[in-house]
Amino acid sequence: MFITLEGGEGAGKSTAAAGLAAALRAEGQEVLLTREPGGTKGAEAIRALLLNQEIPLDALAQTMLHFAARADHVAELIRPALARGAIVICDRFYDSTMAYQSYGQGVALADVRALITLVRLKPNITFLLKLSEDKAKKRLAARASGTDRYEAMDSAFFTRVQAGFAAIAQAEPARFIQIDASPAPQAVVAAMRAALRERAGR
Ligand code: T5A
Repeated sequence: MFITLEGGEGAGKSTAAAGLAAALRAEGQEVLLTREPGGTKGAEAIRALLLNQEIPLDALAQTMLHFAARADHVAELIRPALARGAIVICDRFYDSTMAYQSYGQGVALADVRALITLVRLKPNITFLLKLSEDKAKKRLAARASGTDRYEAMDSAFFTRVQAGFAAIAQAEPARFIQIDASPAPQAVVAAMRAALRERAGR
């Protein structure tokens, strides 16, 4: 079972991913919790380059770097975990590239789709965590961490990213589960857990 979480900045993906992993582990499941860009030594090195806003990078170059990191992550960490029967929970995956680089930065959708075919791994379930830009901004301000390449983008960029996620989810209703990310973390995790149970029972 390969589960991914998607959504805008500050929607609560990392918090929800950790909560879901803890809930599944408490039920006796082996869970690998990981994130993108990153997850392996090589992919984390690429992440540092991608998020560093001091280093200008063309949007297609960013796209290819996200996929280079993903190729290593899938080969070295995700596939082996799936092969031994673990549940893999990944904070962002290729839908983020579609939303951020295509819808947000204008890279051709066909180019991102071509790179997706090279990954040869599709999530079984993708949770789209939905939160208004205002609420997400408040959460990020409360956390007060530094600003990276994408967090520094303007509001119009985030509006395009949100529209991108909505379109991607609408195109694949069998894979996507949309979750209201505005309640408290425990309630968000409970909604995800309930949705997984419902899918398993179908
Ligand atoms: N990117 C990534 C691309 O452009 N293309 C790609 O292909 C990929 C894979 C990654 C950046 O790279 C971009 C997208 C990103 O901009 P990142 O730092 O990993 O950078 O960014 P995010 O994934 O957006 O992570 P964030 O930490 O910013 O957001 P999360 O994970 O959605 O939010 P989280 O859980 O860290 O929570 C944020 C704050 O809100 C609180 C938390 O305690 C925290 O303080 N919070 C809640 N508060 C109230 N109620 C809840 N339910 C809450 N849940 C969390």
